[in-house]
Amino acid sequence: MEVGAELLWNAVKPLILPAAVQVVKSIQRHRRKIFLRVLQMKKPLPWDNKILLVELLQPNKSDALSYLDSDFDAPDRYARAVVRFGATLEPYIQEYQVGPLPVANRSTALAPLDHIYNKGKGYQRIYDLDSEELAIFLYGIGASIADITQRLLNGTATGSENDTLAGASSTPLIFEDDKVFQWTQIYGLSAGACLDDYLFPSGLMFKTDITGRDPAKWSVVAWQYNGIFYNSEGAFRSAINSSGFSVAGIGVDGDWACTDRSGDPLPHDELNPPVPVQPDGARFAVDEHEKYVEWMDFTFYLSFSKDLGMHLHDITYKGERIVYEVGLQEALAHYASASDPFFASNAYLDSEYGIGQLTFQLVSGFDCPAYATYLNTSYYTGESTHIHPSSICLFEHDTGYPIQRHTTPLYVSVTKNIAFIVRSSATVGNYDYMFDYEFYLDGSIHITVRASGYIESSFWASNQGGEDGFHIHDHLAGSMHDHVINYKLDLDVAGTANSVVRSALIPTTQVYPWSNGKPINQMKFERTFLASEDEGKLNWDANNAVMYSVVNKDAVNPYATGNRNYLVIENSTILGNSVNWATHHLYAVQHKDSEPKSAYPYNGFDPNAPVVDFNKFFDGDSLDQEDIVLYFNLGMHHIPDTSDLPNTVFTSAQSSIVLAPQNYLLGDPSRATIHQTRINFINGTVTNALTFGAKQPTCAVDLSVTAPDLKSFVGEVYFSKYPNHPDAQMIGNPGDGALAGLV
Ligand SMILES: *[C@@H]1O[C@H](CO)[C@@H](O)[C@H](O)[C@H]1NC(C)=O
Ligand SMILES: *[C@@H]1O[C@H](CO)[C@@H](O)[C@H](O)[C@H]1NC(C)=O
Ligand SMILES: *[C@@H]1O[C@H](CO)[C@@H](O)[C@H](O)[C@H]1NC(C)=O
Ligand SMILES: *[C@@H]1O[C@H](CO)[C@@H](O)[C@H](O)[C@H]1NC(C)=O
Ligand SMILES: *[C@@H]1O[C@H](CO)[C@@H](O)[C@H](O)[C@H]1NC(C)=O
Ligand SMILES: *[C@@H]1O[C@H](CO)[C@@H](O)[C@H](O)[C@H]1NC(C)=O
Ligand SMILES: *[C@@H]1O[C@H](CO)[C@@H](O)[C@H](O)[C@H]1NC(C)=O
Ligand SMILES: *[C@@H]1O[C@H](CO)[C@@H](O)[C@H](O)[C@H]1NC(C)=O
Ligand SMILES: [Cu+2]
Repeated sequence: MEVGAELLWNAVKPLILPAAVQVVKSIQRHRRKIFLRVLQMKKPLPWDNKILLVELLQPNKSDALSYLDSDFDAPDRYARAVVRFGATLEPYIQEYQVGPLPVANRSTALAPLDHIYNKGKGYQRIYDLDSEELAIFLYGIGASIADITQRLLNGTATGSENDTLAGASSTPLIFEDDKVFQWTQIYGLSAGACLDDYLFPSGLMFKTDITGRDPAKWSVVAWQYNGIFYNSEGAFRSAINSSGFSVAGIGVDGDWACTDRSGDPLPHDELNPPVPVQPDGARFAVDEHEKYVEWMDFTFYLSFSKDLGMHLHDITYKGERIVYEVGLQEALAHYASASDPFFASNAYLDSEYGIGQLTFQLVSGFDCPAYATYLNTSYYTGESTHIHPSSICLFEHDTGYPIQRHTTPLYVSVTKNIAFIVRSSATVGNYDYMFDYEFYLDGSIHITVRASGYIESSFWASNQGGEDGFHIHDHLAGSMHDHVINYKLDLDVAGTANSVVRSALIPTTQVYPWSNGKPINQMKFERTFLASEDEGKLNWDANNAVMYSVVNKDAVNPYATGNRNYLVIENSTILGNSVNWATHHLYAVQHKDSEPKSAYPYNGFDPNAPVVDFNKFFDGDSLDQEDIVLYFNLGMHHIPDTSDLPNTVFTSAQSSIVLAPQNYLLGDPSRATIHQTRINFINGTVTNALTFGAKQPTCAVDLSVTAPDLKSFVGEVYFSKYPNHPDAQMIGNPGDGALAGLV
């Protein structure tokens, strides 16, 4: 990635105006909070143009397959460059394709990148670019109601050092009558040892009209406090002064909100828990340069992008490609509320913030075993290359349950279940996602996403009913939301000529030749092929009695089955056509080079005119012996309760899908491992214990390797394009990663 970025500079440079240098009270545009911090930094102002991203563009599959499977040359490579044009009244993002790479030759050209965007162009208007002015405007409102916030919330949100309150604005923008609005909620700042201010929402919020780029034309249009709506500041102020007005309060920071240890010690917890060791070293191979991995009968390549993080490519099993590509497309968290207009306006499309950009260093010994292999990731934005050290881990582990067992009167047979995991974690504001790809000895691949971190909570208003979720702490509601996490799964089973089979178990009542004229109530197995994309929007069966398989009719195949989630909300008012991939569990479409992705990171900037509208993929193309691409959704319907305090736990907030071979081999391939035993016994006496060649591990384990030095944690490393730049090399904390977009 860095290489492409370096070389690209010359090609893109003429587009870029010089970045202004200014010391401002700057806004960190975090996922959902506006933090006011005094930062001294050089950064492009909104009226400058800025390179948001430069990275390798994935080649067309048709070209890649010609190279991989035939004798054609490697396809020309191009870069994707995303430039934000701010020096105009109507700011926008424009996508470019630069290549062929390297930029060494007059044949290299810069052209708009349009062909992968079904809006027809890689162009997205931005309606809220002026984040500094917006913060100044919002804190000005905070100052104008300082008497109110002091009285109702015992604090101010004015942008001063002594503020105990701040504001968070809703996402996406609200488009009504050619105007642009948003709700801003006042919340309490953390007061203790943890950055936990996601848990101190207040009942005070206001709606602003922020249409256009002239802050003088912006205004407050409505207010809400403690569940009551006011259509003007005057109405709000006179209500406050009227008798019977009740002051609702705000949550107070404390142990309950902080992730540090608290509560009574647990029995025996002073003893060390079990730790995994890897006695003979890694049993897999990683080529760090090629990002190529081999484990047992699997091989694959890894790629990494700023928008979407880790993708896996060209997964082969026993020498045959089974997956051309699998990876995240978008992660949606859609809130809803009857009583809280801020939450009723909130739906986050997290690739906008950069799942890859927010994929931080993993903590060895906690996020992954100490013996894991760790890889660095990087991305290029704002003229700097950013490295997140050790942000992907690869390791084998004993799952703690056997993959197989059977007891007979004469022997017991049991096999260890050793899985190989590729893992990364992205912290998008309050939330932490953990993304796993797990490979098993039976040839199956499990894809799992888990969520932890802070919930974005809402205020429990005095007049609140139960429709918005639970009352989970003083003044605190667990704001209900849906997580829908969309993945692309391009299976190639025995080539690209594939079909999709629906296999169902169906209850039947039938008279059979053997049933003596009696109708028998039982079930039957039914297989039907999907004919075309018209049948390509699928839901898992309520009783899990349906599975979908991708097959080559001339061979035999893996199947995809699994769980969960599409968006409960239908035709989301706030997200319009930008989440048409969130309406079903599973989709089957025919591959097209022009449709490599179901979503676009900046779709939420203009939800009704998305740059990629997934619905347009469904144009009736055949699914019969064609190159099939599946998209599926994982997720959680999240109704936070007290167990989400202080953080949501991965154990309950997780969702996965299993891809497993179906009639693909002649039997279960896990029989090949020597890490199984057969213990023969007669009348309670063991006569023989077979180990199939597995040897006793012998090394003396130095337990210090299981608990690495936590002070070796590095955080983010970034390099400026310019060695003399004051930020040329800087080591920061993981949280600073969110600053990357500004530096
Ligand atoms: C320059 O471009 C020509 C024509 O596309 C190509 O044949 C040649 O190999 C290129 N040279 C380099 C150094 O890339
Ligand atoms: C109000 O805020 C001040 C300063 O932050 C604090 O000392 C005081 O205890 C608060 N009062 C109440 C009633 O919470
Ligand atoms: C907070 O700081 C501002 C100036 O930054 C000052 O005007 C105000 O009096 C301070 N308030 C308190 C309660 O100290
Ligand atoms: C309440 O009324 C008083 C007197 O009219 C006024 O000074 C004060 O600002 C009002 N309070 C609010 C919160 O508007
Ligand atoms: C990963 O990043 C760390 C910290 O910057 C660096 O020391 C190390 O050399 C990098 N590893 C690779 C393989 O680039
Ligand atoms: C959503 O849109 C579809 C297609 O226009 C329509 O059939 C359905 O009734 C709508 N549902 C709601 C809740 O608006
Ligand atoms: C990739 O395919 C698209 C759509 O067929 C085409 O427009 C584009 O030129 C191709 N890109 C390259 C680099 O060949
Ligand atoms: C097992 O025990 C039973 C009952 O004591 C005996 O009849 C049988 O012969 C024993 N089997 C063997 C293989 O020793
Ligand atoms: Cu959640």
